[in-house]
Amino acid sequence: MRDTGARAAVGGIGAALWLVGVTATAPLAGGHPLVALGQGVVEASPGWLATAAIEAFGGLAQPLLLGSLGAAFVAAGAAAGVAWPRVPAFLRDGIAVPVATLLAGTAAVLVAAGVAGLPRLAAATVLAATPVTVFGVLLSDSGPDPVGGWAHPEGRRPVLQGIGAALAAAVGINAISRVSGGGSDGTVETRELPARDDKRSRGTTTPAGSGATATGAAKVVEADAGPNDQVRVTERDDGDATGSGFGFDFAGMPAAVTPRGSHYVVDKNINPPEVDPESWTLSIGGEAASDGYGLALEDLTDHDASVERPVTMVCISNPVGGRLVSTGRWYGVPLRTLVERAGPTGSAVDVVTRSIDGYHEALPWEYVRDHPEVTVAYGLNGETLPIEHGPPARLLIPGRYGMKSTKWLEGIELSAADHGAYWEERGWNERAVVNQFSYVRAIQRRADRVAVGGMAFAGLDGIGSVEVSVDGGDTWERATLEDPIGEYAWRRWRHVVDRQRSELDVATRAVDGTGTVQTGERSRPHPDGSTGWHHLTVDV
Ligand SMILES: Nc1nc2c(c(=O)[nH]1)N[C@H]1C(S)=C(S)[C@@H](COP(=O)(O)O)O[C@H]1N2
Ligand SMILES: [Mo]
Repeated sequence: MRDTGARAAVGGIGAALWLVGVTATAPLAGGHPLVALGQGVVEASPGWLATAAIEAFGGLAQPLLLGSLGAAFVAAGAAAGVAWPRVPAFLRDGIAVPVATLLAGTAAVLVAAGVAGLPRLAAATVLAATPVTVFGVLLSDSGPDPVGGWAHPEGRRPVLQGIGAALAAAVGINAISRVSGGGSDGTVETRELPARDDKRSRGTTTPAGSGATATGAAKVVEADAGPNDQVRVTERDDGDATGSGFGFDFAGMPAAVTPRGSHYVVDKNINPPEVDPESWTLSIGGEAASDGYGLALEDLTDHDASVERPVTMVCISNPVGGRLVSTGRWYGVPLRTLVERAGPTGSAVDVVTRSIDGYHEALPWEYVRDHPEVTVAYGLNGETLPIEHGPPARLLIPGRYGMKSTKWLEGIELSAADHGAYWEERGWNERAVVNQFSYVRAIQRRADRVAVGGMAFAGLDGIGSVEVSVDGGDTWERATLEDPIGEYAWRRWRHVVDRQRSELDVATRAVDGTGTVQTGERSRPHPDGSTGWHHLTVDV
């Protein structure tokens, strides 16, 4: 019995040390086998599963996946430890174990690194296997039954020494890997961009609610859908309780333009891909183009047709009231201008955008030609793109869900046939036109007045008005809208009411620029994006 437990422990420790080894050499190998495996799982998952995981765990979904894979690997090591006595003796002795470790290491590093050069791979493989080999060698010194020895303090010592030596080896290996692996640290250098003229754009990046002395925790009595617990309910004793006194920046309100680091991030990658902006070229051509060419980043940043303006982007997985929506001040060049230079032929059907992460999307060429607001974006809020938003350049399509806006662009092709895109192949809506919405974000009480505030968006149709109900949808009133900050951005709004009861049954709906009232019919994000009024009951 004891033996079995000891074998499980030693096997599990061996597996864990191997993970330590591959983690230590990840910078040298250019990848991590567990991350590669997790990435494979993500890409093989059907669209509804990915959405369910995001809805259930949010940003924790990917760490949880990696954690489970790691735990499963350690469990497999423990099982192998238990089964150890059944392994033929000639395999257990001599160099069989180190050789097997090396082979497994090679396979894993190959999977992780994909295209890395052979010398790097060989070095990474040997290094990755080192911690577990150190462990194995020290163990075999401890006598004929090293595993059984774990049961006694003096038998345990070599194992502990092995672990210590293996971890020390890993630290050293990691240092070597960083130096010779080029020091990939998951960041890209950004630089400032000059302002571009766009008369319509205003708005600041000041975080909302700054300067407010409001306190009081959100207390949501009932939340019928979505992450309503994030709506902030606050109180303020000293504030001006008129509409203009509340303004649009009271505690909990989103900033008109989302600060760079707070813009939502969604993509299929566990780690964002890295591209060297210096050597990057964007190829523009394809079978339905007569004059394909390549663009460097400077060609975009210095382009005459470059524009800067606030654009709201929202993920198709966003539930009613959700946080996967932001507004950035984006810099970009109209896609049609770039494509026209490649000489589209009469047979052009789709403009296909491809990314270095294997992602691909498409828009009909006809649409691109009619919509100059579709841009290839290279900057956000005054600087080049942060690593997670797709540098050196990404697509930006106002009025469509974020999934259409390919990040980390490497190629743009005119195709002569309809193109099946990445998420479309996984069952999501092909056109992905944003469904109009209005969300509550903040509720603040000042004396006997209560302000309800939030933002609304209706894509290219624009927001005509926003309506708010405080009696659960029986009666509706018009909210006060902030002046537009741009044609393609959300509108912030507020509605101030007398506090007659301590409980407010709040609902909101958008009316778009064509007069269409947002549907109250609830639908989940998959496959066409969520619909329905944002509704919550709060104590004020
Ligand atoms: N290359 C690539 N581009 C991508 C994705 C991706 O997985 N890979 N995800 C898309 C999705 S689903 C969304 S919502 C937006 C999010 O853009 P953001 O992270 O800059 O907010 O990127 C889109 N572009
Ligand atoms: Mo998305």
